[in-house]
Amino acid sequence: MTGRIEGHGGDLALAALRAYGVSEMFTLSGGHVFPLYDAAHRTNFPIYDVRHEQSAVFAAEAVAKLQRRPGLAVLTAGPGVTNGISGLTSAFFNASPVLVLGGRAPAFRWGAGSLQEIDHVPLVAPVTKHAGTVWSTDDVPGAVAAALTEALSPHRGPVFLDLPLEVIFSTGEVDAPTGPAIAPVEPDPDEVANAARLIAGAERPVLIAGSDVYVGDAVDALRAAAEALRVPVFTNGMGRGALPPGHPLGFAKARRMALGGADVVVVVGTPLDFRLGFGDFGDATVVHVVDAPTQRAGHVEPAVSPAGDLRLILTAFAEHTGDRADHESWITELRTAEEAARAKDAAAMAAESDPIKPARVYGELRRVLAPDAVTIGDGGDFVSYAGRYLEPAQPGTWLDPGPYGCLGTGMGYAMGARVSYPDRQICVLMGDGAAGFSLMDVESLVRQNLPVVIVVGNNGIWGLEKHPMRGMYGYDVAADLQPELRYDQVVTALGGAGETVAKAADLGPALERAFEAGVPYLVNVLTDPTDAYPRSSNLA
Ligand SMILES: Cc1ncc(C[n+]2csc(CCOP(=O)(O)OP(=O)(O)O)c2C)c(N)n1
Ligand SMILES: [Mg+2]
Repeated sequence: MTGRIEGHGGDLALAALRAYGVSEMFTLSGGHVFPLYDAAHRTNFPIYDVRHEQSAVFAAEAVAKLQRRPGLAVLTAGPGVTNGISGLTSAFFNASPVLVLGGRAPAFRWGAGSLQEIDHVPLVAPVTKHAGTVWSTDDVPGAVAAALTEALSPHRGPVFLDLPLEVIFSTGEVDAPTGPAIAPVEPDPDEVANAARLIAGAERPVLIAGSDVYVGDAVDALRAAAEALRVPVFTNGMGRGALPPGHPLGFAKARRMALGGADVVVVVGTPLDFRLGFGDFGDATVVHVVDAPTQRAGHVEPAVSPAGDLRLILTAFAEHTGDRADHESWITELRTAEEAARAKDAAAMAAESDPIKPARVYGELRRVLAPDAVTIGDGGDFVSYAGRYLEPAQPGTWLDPGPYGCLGTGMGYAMGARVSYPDRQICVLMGDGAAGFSLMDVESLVRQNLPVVIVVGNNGIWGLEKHPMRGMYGYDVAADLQPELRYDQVVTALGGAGETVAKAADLGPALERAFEAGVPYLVNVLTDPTDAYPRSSNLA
């Protein structure tokens, strides 16, 4: 312990937050949480405020995802907390260490009908690793520290605490909290050795690396394992970019062929969910490497599923000394397919079409994005194309909503990204439908001097729903938006700037102006409403 601290509940909470490396809060004002503002204000702890609580939680999640440290959202009692629940749920699915501190109606007259009085804990318990109420001011730092330890322990995830009015406004004096001490989860060495043997002995192995590889700081270990065992690697989520573009073992386009032909599929740091065909890889032997035993799949039985610190497991793979089969012809075969698909993509990305096809938007964007740019996807088909055509050059630079698939992350993620990286390009790729969820938070970005670039793929429809519904029923309802709506003028009205682009040739200059603007800038690209992202499943 480093001495005693005293103050109101806000001061005591902030002391613990600082000890855990939290360095800003995202919030929307409410009297129930004033002491947290007071503590922050008096000690120059940055406060960023938003126009909808979901943006506060998404901003905190972006900080957590990008910086691999806790992100904090402070939400007022009742509707403040309930408005944050989709954000918390996304963080839960994404294993993001987000702490939501909620205000709470006074405990001493609970049940008498105070303003915004509701017990949040049962509402958020299913989507958090820990949810609880702090009943006494002296308990605040300990409760915050324990919650953050839980959030940071693999498998990571969000936590929630609320503080009754009299707890947060009263004063206390307690021992100063110390920082986190998170012990790595030790994997079972036999399972690790077994997995390494299977991979090394395979003829056609494939490795898929997901977000936890970045989250668990295991990117270098992944690369070492891939290179030592000569395994082709595909990535998803925050794992994208783990092997830089051009790496001889890095693949993106030949995935179908790889998964169709593999005899061993190794999935590291991502669940065997719908994105991976629920872990059904035909006759291939499946190795599922997870960062905690809770992450082992319950619906399929992999041949082996080592659970523990991914850095330790992947390093052990890299150091495997046993027999190994030759994978070189398999790698060559995949490389041929990869190059063919890449040539097709290059043609699509350069295509001159009227109206503009989404592929061309990404062709132009690739020219102006720096290798460390953070790109954020919030939308349907337009974002599926982003996933296909944008190739992150570094891990931890691509933010998608993750498997919960919640629309509306856009401006919140953008705020968290801008706060994390004041000097990088931050680019949000938005469907026009998705834009409706968070565009008002451009006002928050403008007011707090947080410039970002927003590229809207404006097809005038909820494309990812409209096309499948037509395919299924022959008609569609509830899937149209106003065509050619001027989302750029919305941003201009909110104090930013923007323009509408209808011709492919105008895209490049517009994007350049956007990145030079120094204010939130929306490039409203009118895209082809007849274009549908090719999907194997029609259900979004
Ligand atoms: C909060 C939320 N509501 C609804 C959905 C269902 N949904 C998924 S994609 C999509 C359409 C998105 O349309 P848009 O953002 O315009 O992108 P487009 O597909 O047209 O490119 C919808 C409504 C969702 N995923 N999340
Ligand atoms: Mg749309």
